[in-house]
Amino acid sequence: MQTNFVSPNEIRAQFARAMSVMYSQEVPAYSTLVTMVKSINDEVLKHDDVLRQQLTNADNLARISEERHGAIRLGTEKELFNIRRLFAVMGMQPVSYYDLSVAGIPVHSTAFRPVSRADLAANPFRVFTSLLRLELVEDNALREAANAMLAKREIFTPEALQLIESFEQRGGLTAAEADAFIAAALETFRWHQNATVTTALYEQLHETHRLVADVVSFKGPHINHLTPRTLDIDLAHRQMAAHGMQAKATIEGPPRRQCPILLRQTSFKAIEEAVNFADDKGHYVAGAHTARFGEIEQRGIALTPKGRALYDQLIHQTRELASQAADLTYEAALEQVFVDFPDDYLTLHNDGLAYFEYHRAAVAIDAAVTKETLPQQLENGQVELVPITYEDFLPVSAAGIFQSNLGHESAQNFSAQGNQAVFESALGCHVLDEFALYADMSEASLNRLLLRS
Ligand code: OOG
Ligand code: NI
Repeated sequence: MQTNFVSPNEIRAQFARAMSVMYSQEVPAYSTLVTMVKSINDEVLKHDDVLRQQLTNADNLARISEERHGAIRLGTEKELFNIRRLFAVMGMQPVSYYDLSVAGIPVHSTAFRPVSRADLAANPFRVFTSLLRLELVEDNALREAANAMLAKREIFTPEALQLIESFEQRGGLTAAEADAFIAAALETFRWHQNATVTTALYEQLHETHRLVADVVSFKGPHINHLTPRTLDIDLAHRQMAAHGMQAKATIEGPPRRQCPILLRQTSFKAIEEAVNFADDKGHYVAGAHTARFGEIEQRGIALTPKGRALYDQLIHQTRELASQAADLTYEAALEQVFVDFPDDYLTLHNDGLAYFEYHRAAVAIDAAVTKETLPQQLENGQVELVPITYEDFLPVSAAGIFQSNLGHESAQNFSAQGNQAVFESALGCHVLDEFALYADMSEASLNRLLLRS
């Protein structure tokens, strides 16, 4: 038996670093963002002892400065099938199904990420992965032309496919193979300045929806953003402007709180990049394409289905209120409505709204911890609640991010129903249930505590 395989965690960490280097070169504003976020995080940690302790207790401190998520948009079912195999080499699995058609965007998505506590602590790199739903394009001729373009392309290098196969057959990659895999896999995410379509086809696709043009016109699914995690998104949002970045108007997600929940995100507008379109004679014609952008996020505690339902209801209420009351900004409405979401960890726990780990307090516990004594011991601080970080995405926020960098004008309204079955059949497996993953983590931590007592 071979034992000298590199762990998927190590491959993922190295791949995430390589991707970050590549994207810094491709989109220099991303570099600026990373530097800015790092100095904000250092400042926050210097002054917030409670947060620093919490992140340490949850084994989360070391990962913050390297933490990123990226996003890609795929064109065919086969591409989705193979990207799942590629991410599996790095220990990343598909979690959750996101239907973006509810927001008029013709894609459905999943997020590939590590799932266990230890693997997340090693490196939480995740990639929001969307599949274009070309069947929603109404214009038959255009749909056919797009299909033909996509059918012709191969987004993986032969070497990447071959190393994926070795991994599947032997259960791992040697150090030399892992290095080769990282280099080969990176090619799939690289930007291509030469488009594969003519200016005329590009314009038609673009008119239907910018996203359709972004997916169909290129050789591969270029990484369209890479997002560092900030510990103070309000400060980061304000500083973006000072660093010459044009931030979107509002921060997506919940308002600023004592106990951050889920995910707050903001982005700067996509940059215009020079591309060359093909003409009929095989020459290139200069043009431009706008798709790639920068984003930052702040992550808070994962919510239970009950907490999530409350969150969704309050976001809905906020939208209603902000659209009705002309003198109320969206932020003000958000603050006002979210007063109804408890903002201390003990209440979030006792009301069953959020997921926690249970840690024995530093002060000695004389009595054993049992299910019966736990509530009292939480109350008197002998057992500490450590928030479990939300590792996933929010469809409403994602829609807001898509829209902010795609623009709104499109010839067709793509509102439709989700189709998880079709998505999963292309993927080649079911997506994992995020709630089950958080519930398992919480339960495992409780069991560790009960056993030790
Ligand atoms: C993905 C947008 C979703 C997020 O952070 O919610 C996303 C995309 O634009 O392809 O990345
Ligand atoms: Ni994103």
